[in-house]
Amino acid sequence: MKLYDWHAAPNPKRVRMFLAEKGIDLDIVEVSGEGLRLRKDYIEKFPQAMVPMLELPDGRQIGESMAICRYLEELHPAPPMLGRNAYERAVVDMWERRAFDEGMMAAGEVFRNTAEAFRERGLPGFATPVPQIPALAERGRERLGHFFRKFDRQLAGHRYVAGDQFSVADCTAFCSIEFAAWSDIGIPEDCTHLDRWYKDVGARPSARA
Ligand SMILES: N[C@@H](CCC(=O)N[C@@H](CS)C(=O)NCC(=O)O)C(=O)O
Repeated sequence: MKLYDWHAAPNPKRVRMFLAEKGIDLDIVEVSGEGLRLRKDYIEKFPQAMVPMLELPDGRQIGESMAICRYLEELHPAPPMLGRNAYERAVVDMWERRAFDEGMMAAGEVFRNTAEAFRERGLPGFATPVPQIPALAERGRERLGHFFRKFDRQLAGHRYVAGDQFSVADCTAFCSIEFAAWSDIGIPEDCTHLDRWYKDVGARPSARA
């Protein structure tokens, strides 16, 4: 199996963290090219034009980070990263989704609508120009503020995002906060529980995956 990757990008990193936590060793294929764009031969192979993508030995392709994680969790159940029973799986899913929608998407709204290198690339996965919309960057900033506070409240009562077990929800939340930092947006000072968790997760070997 091959994982198509862009090492610097946040979504592939959450899958690499997941792999590192599970000790899964895959062939990693770097497909970033010139000008912070994906290589043309990769886009021809995978017209969704996004990473990560998992390619099975027979050539079948799985896109979307969580679809890749779910597939790999079935093949390699230990250690469980999606929950150990029906309730835990629901809770992990709930918090992972919040981390993605409210953290990752918000950080993406800010970055993609402000970064000079992403002019005309306001959304990933499009061959035609997508103009930046400054108002979306503003909304992304506000949304990140809500995300930090919501996760701070959750982490006041739990060691990890979805409870006492480290899970894929931690990977998504961690990579979202790293992504927000690309736009110089950090954890607010009063979010002490989130900060404690961020340092804790940052000390895990998977944080350097
Ligand atoms: N929902 C997708 C999002 C994937 C995505 O946005 N990937 C970005 C990198 S983080 C990408 O491929 N960007 C290509 C580009 O900007 O041209 C997932 O979870 O995998």
